[in-house]
Amino acid sequence: MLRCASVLMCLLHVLHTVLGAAISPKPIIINGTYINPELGKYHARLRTLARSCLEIRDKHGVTQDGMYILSTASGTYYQAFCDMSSAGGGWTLVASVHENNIRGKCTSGDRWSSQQGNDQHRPEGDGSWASTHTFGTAEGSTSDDYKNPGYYDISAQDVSVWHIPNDEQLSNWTSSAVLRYHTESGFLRDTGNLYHLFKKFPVRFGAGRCGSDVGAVSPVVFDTGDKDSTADLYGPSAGGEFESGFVTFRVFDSDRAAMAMCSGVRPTQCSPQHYCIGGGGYFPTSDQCGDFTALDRSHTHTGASRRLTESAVLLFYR
Ligand SMILES: [Ca+2]
Ligand SMILES: [Ca+2]
Repeated sequence: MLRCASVLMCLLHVLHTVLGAAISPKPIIINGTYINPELGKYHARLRTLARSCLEIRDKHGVTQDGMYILSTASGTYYQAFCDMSSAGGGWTLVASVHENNIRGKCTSGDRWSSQQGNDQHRPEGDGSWASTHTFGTAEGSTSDDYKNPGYYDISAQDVSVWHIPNDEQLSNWTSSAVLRYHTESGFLRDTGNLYHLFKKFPVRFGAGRCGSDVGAVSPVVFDTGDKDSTADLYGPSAGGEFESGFVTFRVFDSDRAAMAMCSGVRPTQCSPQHYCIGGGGYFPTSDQCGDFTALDRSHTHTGASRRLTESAVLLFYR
């Protein structure tokens, strides 16, 4: 049986077997030429891997959902989940926002806000929205935070967002989805992806004001659920605070605290902490910091439904 410590080891093992020749795993390059020509061919092949699920669909006609290996422009390769079914397919899963402890406010596991406490001296928190730091696995993206190199490498026009119950296995993602939608507006065309969007519109305390400094907003097309079911997920208290049927990126509350994403909605008031997720590292109201911000409304117990707060938010590009 083939036992592989990693995808790289696996590929090297297979190549070794196929070629029947000893291959050093360490490329020796002098003046731009591979000393071992076979290894040069192998590396060239790696660099021709697709950079996105859309490319796999378009170049190879693949229409099956599942795990595929992608490569960045610089040749870093990684495993990613491709949704080849929804609205024509070609969607690459690049990230998930998972709340492991909604009462833990900017504590361990809050990678999309801050894991180092609610701190006015760290206004950007962990900075994951605009960094090249990666974490987690595609298959584990309903059980913990996830971010792959596609998040900053893929050139995309639209997003698709899935809310999947925590710990759900990949084979059940579609059937168990609490909410699924995608954009068709091409709103990412200007920046290319969320990494560049958040470079332009930082998720940082004090970098803007409620209402006037929204990073991006797009109408959505629902794949599971609709405007009313989306509003219901956020609970009765949030009803008058937003308009359903949109996705919004980078907003501020009345305290100038920054949040990264309002899923399925567009804020119409200045309390987005009750339904927007991710954020900077400082919230003047101390019980609001964290990946799911103040979706629990801990003082009033009238927050978002548990169906929503106990689901991970999966982000796809196309
Ligand atoms: Ca938390
Ligand atoms: Ca998290």
